[in-house]
Amino acid sequence: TKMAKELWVAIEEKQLHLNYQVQKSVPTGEITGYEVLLRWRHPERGLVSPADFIPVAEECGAILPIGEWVLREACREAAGWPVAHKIAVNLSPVQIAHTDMPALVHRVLIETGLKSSRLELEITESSIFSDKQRALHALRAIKALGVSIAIDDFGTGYSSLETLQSFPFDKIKLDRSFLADVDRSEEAKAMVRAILALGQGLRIPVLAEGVETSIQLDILRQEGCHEAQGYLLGRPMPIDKQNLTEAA
Ligand code: G
Ligand code: G
Ligand code: MN
Ligand code: NA
Repeated sequence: TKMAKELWVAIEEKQLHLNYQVQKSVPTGEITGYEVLLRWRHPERGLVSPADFIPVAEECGAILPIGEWVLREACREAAGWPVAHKIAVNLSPVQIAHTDMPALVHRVLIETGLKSSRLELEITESSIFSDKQRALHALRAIKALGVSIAIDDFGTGYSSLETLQSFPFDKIKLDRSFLADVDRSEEAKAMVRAILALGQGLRIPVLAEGVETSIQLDILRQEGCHEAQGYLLGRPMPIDKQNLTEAA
């Protein structure tokens, strides 16, 4: 397709850039990290959402060079920050299936000088779905570098609980759909409570995504959620628009 062809030149044409969205500790309000979110400024179409172009990039293979660019660019930028916050980079299942991710991550950390403990990779359950042994092997090798692994969009996949048992994730990212009704519905609150209890039982911290109101944040605090991310705490923005020395 036309979009697929355009994606292959997007890097060279410097049409891609990164936004960062702050993540904060629920009990203390301190900044715990930033999620890296890719943006594509198309010469005619304007800003294209990753929800629209990532699937195309995965289909045509352009996600491999694009994903590598995101990882390198994010590590390079973060290595130059005045404060040592963590960055969380999204990995596509296609990257895990088709590249030697442990070798790439290792290379990028050396090239950019970013400390491995400052990098977190976010994967979805679909990453583990196709070739489970290969995926788990790659994730273990990445963790051995000192990089942490978060499971993204948790609760929306098919085999959530099984996936959690098969790999020692460092963080559970509770999908934002669970937050949407938490201030209005007891059922939604019960779901959030159950996932927090699961995290507690497995000793995996839970980050709630999509926090838009202070009522939602209050509920998360009451329920013992560790971290939060969402428009209430900060919109995704280029790093030069973030106040990196800001105290929480
Ligand atoms: O930033 P936004 O909410 O529009 O992102 C939409 C979707 O695109 C989310 O599911 C997010 O995980 C995904 N996404 C954003 N940046 C990247 C990226 O660098 N790589 C991959 N694989 N997915 C990304
Ligand atoms: O799938 P992933 O969790 O990586 O997607 C992150 C997406 O969620 C990004 O597209 C980001 O722009 C979006 N996002 C971040 N905060 C909020 C929020 O508070 N509300 C909504 N609706 N979307 C959000
Ligand atoms: Mn994510
Ligand atoms: Na998510």
